[in-house]
Amino acid sequence: MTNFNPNDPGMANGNFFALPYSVDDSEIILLPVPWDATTSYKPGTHMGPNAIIDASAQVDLYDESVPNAWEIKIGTLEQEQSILANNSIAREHAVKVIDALENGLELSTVKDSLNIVNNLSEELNLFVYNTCKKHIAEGKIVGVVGGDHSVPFGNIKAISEKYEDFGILHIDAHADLRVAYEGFTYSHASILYNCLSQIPQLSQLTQVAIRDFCEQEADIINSDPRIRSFTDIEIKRNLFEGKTWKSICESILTTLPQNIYISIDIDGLSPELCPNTGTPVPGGLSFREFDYLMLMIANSKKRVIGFDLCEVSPSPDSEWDANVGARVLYKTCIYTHLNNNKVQDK
Ligand SMILES: [Mn+2]
Repeated sequence: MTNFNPNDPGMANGNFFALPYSVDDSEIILLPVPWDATTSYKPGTHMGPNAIIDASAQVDLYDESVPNAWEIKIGTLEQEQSILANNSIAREHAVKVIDALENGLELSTVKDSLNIVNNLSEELNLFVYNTCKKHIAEGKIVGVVGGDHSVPFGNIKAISEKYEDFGILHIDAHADLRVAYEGFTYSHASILYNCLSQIPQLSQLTQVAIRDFCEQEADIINSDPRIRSFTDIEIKRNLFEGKTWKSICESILTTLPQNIYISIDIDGLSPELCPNTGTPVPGGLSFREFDYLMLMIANSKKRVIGFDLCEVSPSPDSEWDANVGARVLYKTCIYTHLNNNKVQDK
Protein backbone atom coordinates (compact mmCIF):
# COMPACT_ATOMS: atom_id res chain seq x y z
CA MET A 1 0.00 0.00 0.00
CA THR A 2 2.75 2.48 0.89
CA ASN A 3 4.26 1.84 -2.54
CA PHE A 4 1.05 2.51 -4.41
CA ASN A 5 1.25 5.45 -6.79
CA PRO A 6 -1.89 6.12 -8.85
CA ASN A 7 0.19 7.81 -11.55
CA ASP A 8 2.21 4.69 -12.27
CA PRO A 9 1.01 2.03 -14.68
CA GLY A 10 -1.08 -0.56 -12.81
CA MET A 11 0.86 -3.61 -11.58
CA ALA A 12 -1.32 -6.68 -12.10
CA ASN A 13 -2.19 -8.03 -8.63
CA GLY A 14 -5.37 -9.98 -9.37
CA ASN A 15 -7.59 -7.08 -8.30
CA PHE A 16 -9.83 -4.99 -10.50
CA PHE A 17 -7.92 -1.82 -11.55
CA ALA A 18 -4.83 -3.27 -9.82
CA LEU A 19 -5.97 -1.44 -6.69
CA PRO A 20 -4.18 -2.27 -3.42
CA TYR A 21 -7.27 -2.46 -1.15
CA SER A 22 -8.35 -5.56 0.73
CA VAL A 23 -11.97 -6.71 0.72
CA ASP A 24 -12.25 -5.97 4.45
CA ASP A 25 -11.13 -2.36 3.97
CA SER A 26 -13.29 -1.72 0.92
CA GLU A 27 -16.45 0.27 0.52
CA ILE A 28 -17.33 -1.29 -2.84
CA ILE A 29 -16.78 -5.00 -3.35
CA LEU A 30 -16.66 -6.64 -6.76
CA LEU A 31 -17.69 -10.28 -7.05
CA PRO A 32 -16.48 -12.01 -10.24
CA VAL A 33 -18.96 -14.66 -11.44
CA PRO A 34 -17.53 -16.67 -14.37
CA TRP A 35 -20.81 -18.26 -15.53
CA ASP A 36 -22.43 -18.43 -18.96
CA ALA A 37 -24.30 -21.74 -18.88
CA THR A 38 -27.49 -20.56 -20.58
CA THR A 39 -25.92 -18.35 -23.24
CA SER A 40 -27.90 -18.95 -26.40
CA TYR A 41 -25.62 -17.63 -29.13
CA LYS A 42 -21.88 -17.21 -28.44
CA PRO A 43 -20.51 -18.48 -25.11
CA GLY A 44 -17.42 -16.77 -23.65
CA THR A 45 -18.65 -14.41 -20.95
CA HIS A 46 -17.42 -16.84 -18.27
CA MET A 47 -13.98 -15.47 -19.20
CA GLY A 48 -15.25 -11.91 -18.73
CA PRO A 49 -14.20 -11.28 -15.11
CA ASN A 50 -10.57 -12.32 -15.60
CA ALA A 51 -10.30 -10.45 -18.89
CA ILE A 52 -11.70 -7.30 -17.24
CA ILE A 53 -9.26 -7.68 -14.33
CA ASP A 54 -6.37 -7.96 -16.81
CA ALA A 55 -7.54 -5.02 -18.93
CA SER A 56 -8.42 -2.89 -15.91
CA ALA A 57 -4.77 -2.52 -14.88
CA GLN A 58 -4.48 -0.15 -17.87
CA VAL A 59 -7.35 2.12 -16.83
CA ASP A 60 -6.07 5.47 -15.63
CA LEU A 61 -7.44 6.04 -12.15
CA TYR A 62 -7.67 9.80 -12.56
CA ASP A 63 -11.20 11.01 -13.31
CA GLU A 64 -12.38 14.49 -14.28
CA SER A 65 -15.63 14.16 -12.33
CA VAL A 66 -14.55 12.37 -9.16
CA PRO A 67 -11.76 13.88 -7.07
CA ASN A 68 -9.09 11.43 -5.88
CA ALA A 69 -10.91 8.54 -7.48
CA TRP A 70 -7.95 6.23 -6.83
CA GLU A 71 -8.55 6.56 -3.08
CA ILE A 72 -11.97 4.95 -3.41
CA LYS A 73 -11.66 1.57 -1.79
CA ILE A 74 -12.76 -0.97 -4.36
CA GLY A 75 -12.05 -4.56 -3.32
CA THR A 76 -12.00 -7.73 -5.40
CA LEU A 77 -13.36 -11.04 -4.14
CA GLU A 78 -11.59 -14.13 -5.30
CA GLN A 79 -13.08 -16.00 -8.22
CA GLU A 80 -14.66 -19.18 -6.86
CA GLN A 81 -13.17 -22.05 -8.89
CA SER A 82 -16.19 -24.35 -8.38
CA ILE A 83 -18.28 -21.90 -10.40
CA LEU A 84 -16.10 -22.54 -13.45
CA ALA A 85 -16.33 -26.31 -12.95
CA ASN A 86 -20.11 -26.24 -12.55
CA ASN A 87 -20.37 -23.88 -15.49
CA SER A 88 -18.68 -26.40 -17.82
CA ILE A 89 -21.07 -29.14 -16.69
CA ALA A 90 -24.12 -26.89 -17.02
CA ARG A 91 -22.94 -25.58 -20.38
CA GLU A 92 -22.52 -29.10 -21.78
CA HIS A 93 -26.12 -29.96 -20.82
CA ALA A 94 -27.46 -26.59 -21.96
CA VAL A 95 -26.01 -27.23 -25.42
CA LYS A 96 -27.93 -30.52 -25.56
CA VAL A 97 -31.15 -28.69 -24.70
CA ILE A 98 -30.54 -25.89 -27.22
CA ASP A 99 -29.63 -28.43 -29.96
CA ALA A 100 -32.81 -30.42 -29.29
CA LEU A 101 -34.95 -27.27 -29.56
CA GLU A 102 -33.19 -26.23 -32.76
CA ASN A 103 -33.98 -29.65 -34.22
CA GLY A 104 -37.66 -29.27 -33.42
CA LEU A 105 -37.67 -31.71 -30.48
CA GLU A 106 -39.77 -31.25 -27.36
CA LEU A 107 -38.13 -30.19 -24.08
CA SER A 108 -39.34 -33.46 -22.54
CA THR A 109 -36.77 -35.33 -24.66
CA VAL A 110 -33.95 -33.53 -22.81
CA LYS A 111 -35.56 -33.36 -19.39
CA ASP A 112 -32.52 -34.68 -17.51
CA SER A 113 -30.17 -32.15 -19.06
CA LEU A 114 -32.65 -29.36 -18.42
CA ASN A 115 -32.91 -30.35 -14.74
CA ILE A 116 -29.13 -30.38 -14.38
CA VAL A 117 -28.86 -26.86 -15.84
CA ASN A 118 -31.72 -25.53 -13.70
CA ASN A 119 -30.33 -27.10 -10.51
CA LEU A 120 -26.81 -25.80 -11.11
CA SER A 121 -28.24 -22.35 -11.89
CA GLU A 122 -30.08 -22.39 -8.57
CA GLU A 123 -26.88 -23.37 -6.83
CA LEU A 124 -25.09 -20.46 -8.50
CA ASN A 125 -27.84 -18.05 -7.45
CA LEU A 126 -27.58 -19.25 -3.87
CA PHE A 127 -23.81 -18.77 -3.85
CA VAL A 128 -24.12 -15.22 -5.22
CA TYR A 129 -26.95 -14.47 -2.79
CA ASN A 130 -25.04 -15.70 0.29
CA THR A 131 -21.83 -13.95 -0.72
CA CYS A 132 -23.55 -10.63 -1.46
CA LYS A 133 -25.74 -10.82 1.65
CA LYS A 134 -22.69 -11.19 3.89
CA HIS A 135 -21.01 -8.08 2.49
CA ILE A 136 -24.24 -6.05 2.30
CA ALA A 137 -24.75 -6.80 6.01
CA GLU A 138 -21.33 -5.20 6.63
CA GLY A 139 -22.65 -2.01 5.00
CA LYS A 140 -20.82 -2.49 1.70
CA ILE A 141 -22.01 -2.00 -1.83
CA VAL A 142 -21.62 -5.13 -3.93
CA GLY A 143 -21.10 -5.14 -7.68
CA VAL A 144 -21.38 -8.44 -9.50
CA VAL A 145 -19.20 -8.90 -12.59
CA GLY A 146 -20.45 -11.57 -14.99
CA GLY A 147 -20.69 -13.79 -16.68
CA ASP A 148 -23.95 -13.82 -18.55
CA HIS A 149 -26.90 -11.75 -17.43
CA SER A 150 -28.36 -14.48 -15.24
CA VAL A 151 -25.64 -14.03 -12.59
CA PRO A 152 -26.78 -10.92 -10.65
CA PHE A 153 -30.05 -12.47 -9.44
CA GLY A 154 -28.55 -13.33 -6.03
CA ASN A 155 -27.19 -9.80 -5.58
CA ILE A 156 -30.54 -8.23 -6.41
CA LYS A 157 -32.31 -10.65 -4.08
CA ALA A 158 -29.84 -9.93 -1.27
CA ILE A 159 -30.11 -6.14 -1.61
CA SER A 160 -33.91 -6.35 -1.79
CA GLU A 161 -33.91 -7.63 1.79
CA LYS A 162 -32.33 -4.40 3.01
CA TYR A 163 -34.82 -2.01 1.38
CA GLU A 164 -38.62 -1.93 1.49
CA ASP A 165 -38.73 -0.50 -1.98
CA PHE A 166 -36.26 -0.14 -4.83
CA GLY A 167 -36.04 0.17 -8.59
CA ILE A 168 -33.73 -1.27 -11.22
CA LEU A 169 -32.13 0.80 -13.93
CA HIS A 170 -31.52 -1.77 -16.66
CA ILE A 171 -29.22 -0.88 -19.56
CA ASP A 172 -29.42 -3.57 -22.24
CA ALA A 173 -30.15 -4.26 -25.92
CA HIS A 174 -32.61 -6.93 -24.75
CA ALA A 175 -35.62 -6.72 -22.45
CA ASP A 176 -34.64 -9.95 -20.61
CA LEU A 177 -38.30 -10.55 -19.77
CA ARG A 178 -38.57 -14.03 -21.29
CA VAL A 179 -40.32 -16.63 -19.22
CA ALA A 180 -37.85 -19.52 -18.72
CA TYR A 181 -36.19 -18.95 -22.10
CA GLU A 182 -35.37 -22.27 -23.84
CA GLY A 183 -36.66 -24.03 -20.71
CA PHE A 184 -33.98 -22.51 -18.49
CA THR A 185 -35.65 -20.96 -15.43
CA TYR A 186 -32.60 -18.80 -14.75
CA SER A 187 -31.75 -17.91 -18.33
CA HIS A 188 -29.76 -14.76 -19.12
CA ALA A 189 -32.84 -13.74 -21.13
CA SER A 190 -35.16 -14.10 -18.10
CA ILE A 191 -33.30 -12.13 -15.42
CA LEU A 192 -35.68 -9.17 -15.17
CA TYR A 193 -38.76 -11.38 -15.48
CA ASN A 194 -37.43 -13.38 -12.52
CA CYS A 195 -36.71 -10.24 -10.51
CA LEU A 196 -40.20 -8.83 -11.15
CA SER A 197 -41.93 -12.10 -10.29
CA GLN A 198 -39.82 -13.17 -7.30
CA ILE A 199 -38.77 -9.92 -5.58
CA PRO A 200 -41.80 -8.03 -4.18
CA GLN A 201 -39.74 -5.01 -3.04
CA LEU A 202 -38.94 -4.27 -6.68
CA SER A 203 -41.41 -1.49 -7.53
CA GLN A 204 -39.92 -0.15 -10.75
CA LEU A 205 -37.97 -1.47 -13.72
CA THR A 206 -36.64 1.24 -16.03
CA GLN A 207 -35.03 -0.08 -19.17
CA VAL A 208 -32.68 1.90 -21.40
CA ALA A 209 -31.50 1.22 -24.99
CA ILE A 210 -33.72 -1.86 -25.43
CA ARG A 211 -33.94 -2.75 -29.12
CA ASP A 212 -34.37 -6.52 -29.55
CA PHE A 213 -37.37 -8.13 -27.89
CA CYS A 214 -40.21 -10.51 -28.69
CA GLU A 215 -43.95 -9.92 -28.69
CA GLN A 216 -44.45 -11.65 -25.36
CA GLU A 217 -41.91 -9.26 -23.82
CA ALA A 218 -43.57 -6.25 -25.49
CA ASP A 219 -46.87 -7.39 -23.93
CA ILE A 220 -45.24 -7.57 -20.49
CA ILE A 221 -43.69 -4.11 -20.95
CA ASN A 222 -47.05 -2.65 -21.99
CA SER A 223 -49.14 -4.33 -19.32
CA ASP A 224 -46.96 -4.23 -16.18
CA PRO A 225 -47.21 -0.74 -14.63
CA ARG A 226 -43.85 -1.28 -12.91
CA ILE A 227 -42.01 -1.25 -16.25
CA ARG A 228 -40.94 1.74 -18.31
CA SER A 229 -38.82 0.93 -21.36
CA PHE A 230 -36.89 3.74 -22.97
CA THR A 231 -36.30 1.81 -26.16
CA ASP A 232 -33.37 2.65 -28.39
CA ILE A 233 -35.82 3.78 -31.09
CA GLU A 234 -37.61 6.15 -28.72
CA ILE A 235 -34.32 7.56 -27.40
CA LYS A 236 -32.82 8.10 -30.86
CA ARG A 237 -36.00 9.56 -32.31
CA ASN A 238 -36.05 12.10 -29.48
CA LEU A 239 -32.39 12.92 -30.08
CA PHE A 240 -32.88 13.23 -33.87
CA GLU A 241 -35.85 15.53 -33.32
CA GLY A 242 -33.91 17.90 -31.11
CA LYS A 243 -34.30 16.72 -27.52
CA THR A 244 -31.12 16.80 -25.50
CA TRP A 245 -29.57 13.74 -23.91
CA LYS A 246 -29.74 15.63 -20.63
CA SER A 247 -33.52 15.94 -20.84
CA ILE A 248 -33.86 12.26 -21.76
CA CYS A 249 -31.66 11.29 -18.79
CA GLU A 250 -33.88 13.45 -16.55
CA SER A 251 -36.96 11.57 -17.83
CA ILE A 252 -35.21 8.25 -17.14
CA LEU A 253 -34.29 9.36 -13.62
CA THR A 254 -37.81 10.60 -12.89
CA THR A 255 -39.23 7.11 -13.34
CA LEU A 256 -36.97 5.64 -10.64
CA PRO A 257 -37.67 5.50 -6.91
CA GLN A 258 -35.24 6.64 -4.19
CA ASN A 259 -33.19 3.42 -4.14
CA ILE A 260 -31.67 2.32 -7.42
CA TYR A 261 -29.94 -0.90 -8.37
CA ILE A 262 -28.11 -0.63 -11.71
CA SER A 263 -27.93 -3.67 -13.99
CA ILE A 264 -25.70 -3.20 -17.02
CA ASP A 265 -25.57 -5.58 -19.93
CA ILE A 266 -22.61 -4.40 -22.00
CA ASP A 267 -24.68 -4.96 -25.17
CA GLY A 268 -26.80 -1.97 -24.15
CA LEU A 269 -23.85 -0.01 -25.53
CA SER A 270 -23.18 0.21 -29.24
CA PRO A 271 -21.79 -3.08 -30.65
CA GLU A 272 -18.52 -1.47 -31.73
CA LEU A 273 -17.88 -1.20 -27.98
CA CYS A 274 -18.57 -4.91 -27.38
CA PRO A 275 -18.11 -6.77 -30.70
CA ASN A 276 -17.63 -10.17 -29.01
CA THR A 277 -20.58 -10.07 -26.63
CA GLY A 278 -23.01 -13.02 -26.81
CA THR A 279 -25.81 -11.28 -28.71
CA PRO A 280 -24.72 -7.94 -30.21
CA VAL A 281 -27.41 -5.68 -31.72
CA PRO A 282 -26.92 -2.52 -33.83
CA GLY A 283 -27.86 0.76 -32.19
CA GLY A 284 -27.36 1.41 -28.49
CA LEU A 285 -25.64 3.96 -26.28
CA SER A 286 -22.30 5.56 -26.96
CA PHE A 287 -19.78 5.34 -24.14
CA ARG A 288 -20.22 9.04 -23.44
CA GLU A 289 -24.03 8.79 -23.32
CA PHE A 290 -23.65 5.97 -20.80
CA ASP A 291 -21.14 8.02 -18.79
CA TYR A 292 -23.38 11.08 -18.74
CA LEU A 293 -26.43 9.10 -17.61
CA MET A 294 -24.43 7.45 -14.81
CA LEU A 295 -22.98 10.76 -13.63
CA MET A 296 -26.44 12.30 -13.62
CA ILE A 297 -27.69 9.48 -11.40
CA ALA A 298 -24.66 9.89 -9.15
CA ASN A 299 -25.35 13.60 -8.73
CA SER A 300 -29.07 13.10 -8.08
CA LYS A 301 -30.66 12.79 -4.66
CA LYS A 302 -31.43 9.15 -5.33
CA ARG A 303 -29.25 6.41 -3.95
CA VAL A 304 -27.36 3.69 -5.82
CA ILE A 305 -27.60 0.53 -3.69
CA GLY A 306 -25.85 -2.06 -5.85
CA PHE A 307 -24.97 -2.92 -9.42
CA ASP A 308 -23.77 -5.49 -11.90
CA LEU A 309 -21.96 -5.55 -15.21
CA CYS A 310 -22.61 -8.58 -17.42
CA GLU A 311 -22.02 -10.08 -20.86
CA VAL A 312 -18.50 -8.76 -21.44
CA SER A 313 -16.93 -11.44 -23.62
CA PRO A 314 -13.22 -11.30 -24.40
CA SER A 315 -11.80 -12.30 -27.74
CA PRO A 316 -8.46 -14.13 -27.99
CA ASP A 317 -7.37 -11.62 -30.68
CA SER A 318 -8.33 -8.38 -29.02
CA GLU A 319 -8.48 -6.76 -25.62
CA TRP A 320 -11.10 -4.28 -26.80
CA ASP A 321 -14.24 -5.76 -25.21
CA ALA A 322 -12.48 -6.14 -21.86
CA ASN A 323 -10.94 -2.67 -22.13
CA VAL A 324 -14.37 -1.07 -22.60
CA GLY A 325 -15.84 -3.35 -19.90
CA ALA A 326 -13.15 -2.23 -17.44
CA ARG A 327 -13.92 1.44 -18.13
CA VAL A 328 -17.67 0.90 -17.77
CA LEU A 329 -17.02 -0.89 -14.47
CA TYR A 330 -14.67 1.83 -13.18
CA LYS A 331 -17.15 4.59 -13.95
CA THR A 332 -19.92 2.62 -12.25
CA CYS A 333 -17.80 2.08 -9.12
CA ILE A 334 -16.54 5.63 -8.71
CA TYR A 335 -19.92 7.23 -9.51
CA THR A 336 -21.56 4.91 -6.98
CA HIS A 337 -19.06 6.16 -4.39
CA LEU A 338 -19.68 9.79 -5.39
CA ASN A 339 -23.43 9.20 -5.11
CA ASN A 340 -23.30 7.47 -1.74
CA ASN A 341 -21.11 10.23 -0.28
CA LYS A 342 -23.53 12.89 -1.46
CA VAL A 343 -26.59 11.08 -0.22
CA GLN A 344 -24.97 10.56 3.19
CA ASP A 345 -24.13 14.28 3.42
CA LYS A 346 -27.78 15.21 3.18
MN1 LIG B 1 -29.20 -8.81 -20.75
